[in-house]
Amino acid sequence: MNLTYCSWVENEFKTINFGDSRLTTRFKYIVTEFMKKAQLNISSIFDSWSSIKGCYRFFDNKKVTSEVILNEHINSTISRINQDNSTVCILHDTTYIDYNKRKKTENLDYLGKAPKAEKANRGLILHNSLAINESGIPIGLVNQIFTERKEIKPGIRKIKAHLIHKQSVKEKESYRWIEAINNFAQLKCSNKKVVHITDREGDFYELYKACSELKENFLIRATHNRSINKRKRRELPTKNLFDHFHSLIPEKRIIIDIQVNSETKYRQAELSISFDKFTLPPPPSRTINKDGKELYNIELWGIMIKEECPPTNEEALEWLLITNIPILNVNEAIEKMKWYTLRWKIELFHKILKSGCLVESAQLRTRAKLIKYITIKSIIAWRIFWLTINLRNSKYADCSIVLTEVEQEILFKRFNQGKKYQKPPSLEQVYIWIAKLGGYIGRNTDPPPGMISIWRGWTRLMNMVQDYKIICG
Ligand SMILES: [Mn+2]
Repeated sequence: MNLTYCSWVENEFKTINFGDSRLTTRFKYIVTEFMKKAQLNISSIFDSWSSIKGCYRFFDNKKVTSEVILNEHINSTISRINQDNSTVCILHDTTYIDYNKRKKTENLDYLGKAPKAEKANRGLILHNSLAINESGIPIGLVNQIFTERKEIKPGIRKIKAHLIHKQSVKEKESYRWIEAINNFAQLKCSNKKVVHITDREGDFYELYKACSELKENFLIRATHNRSINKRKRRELPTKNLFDHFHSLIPEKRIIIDIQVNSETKYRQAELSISFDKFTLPPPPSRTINKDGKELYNIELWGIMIKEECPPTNEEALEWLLITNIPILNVNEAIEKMKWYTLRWKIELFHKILKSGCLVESAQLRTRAKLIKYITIKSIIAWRIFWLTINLRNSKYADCSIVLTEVEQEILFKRFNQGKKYQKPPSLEQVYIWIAKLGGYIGRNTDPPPGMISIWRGWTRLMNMVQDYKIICG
């Protein structure tokens, strides 16, 4: 494994083509520099005015489109997915990128749902689909959608219920969930062990129906307590989803270490697990499709996971997961639960994109240019994520796979002033030093360093080495 950051750009964008070879060269140069200095803006990344101008001109060029850039990355991601022997989870989620200070940029979308348009912040709404394998290694993006929200609709309560239901799913903003999975289904992915994971926003009938028709596996956390197991359309509801799953007797109790979001540390949890098969009828008000075809009951499985005795001051974990993958025994249910614990990693990815790659402070002035910039930064954010995970996983390996001799020496001297550098430090020590360069304090009670501090420290070390080489030859 090579953790240095120049060679990957060639590999990742092997066949990229903007119809002009100079643009291709410029693109690779820009990506390499963006990666080295992820925390800086265009004007501080490049040393000379001519390279700054060159970079702005690149984003201005009509031949440069975010599709060309993203598709090349998606192709590389798909070949990595196909080579992966484990189950690959596709995590879908939306992030809101705030450009409210930029009053002159036109065509931005409303981010909030404030009652008055003047009060809502403006920016871009980005729906990402990130592939990650069972051991938590991010494989890359497989889709990206910029959702438009050009007007603020009145709050749900102000619209009459029957009008909402009359809207077809394609007209709703939530269509992005279906579109993302549909786009993925069109790719040449030969790995059959792929499963789509979303938070509770993905819990709606049309998404389940689309997945079943596309033969895509999904695992989604339920939020609506609707009626289930109806045999006939007009039958009065007898059972509701949550009530049914709460009434099941747990099959098994397990104790596992669990981390469910980027804020919480690992905690030990005692979980009870039950599962069952059920059928989901279409929402009552729309049993007839516009094309006249009747909507049908979908056969699904539910997994109920409850934390028995949560630590004081912590909310008990309670998940009802819905999947179209048959669950035959409790071990299969536990496997699905473990996949779902990976979901928060897309939130971590969005955090890297915003706090690590600072997309919100982009110095570009039009919607089109901002989109190209965010696309490149998203690929950088994935690569940072990938790099830091690998850096952390190789903690017990030989130190020299991460650092050259010069890098080791500079890092040693930085933390041992006045001492003579003798033998290579352990990789575990190196890992902490890198994190400290990135702002990690490292008191005895602190959790292990996070992604951002490792990345910041890594970038800083690389800059120190570069300066050292220039100054000392
Ligand atoms: Mn979400």
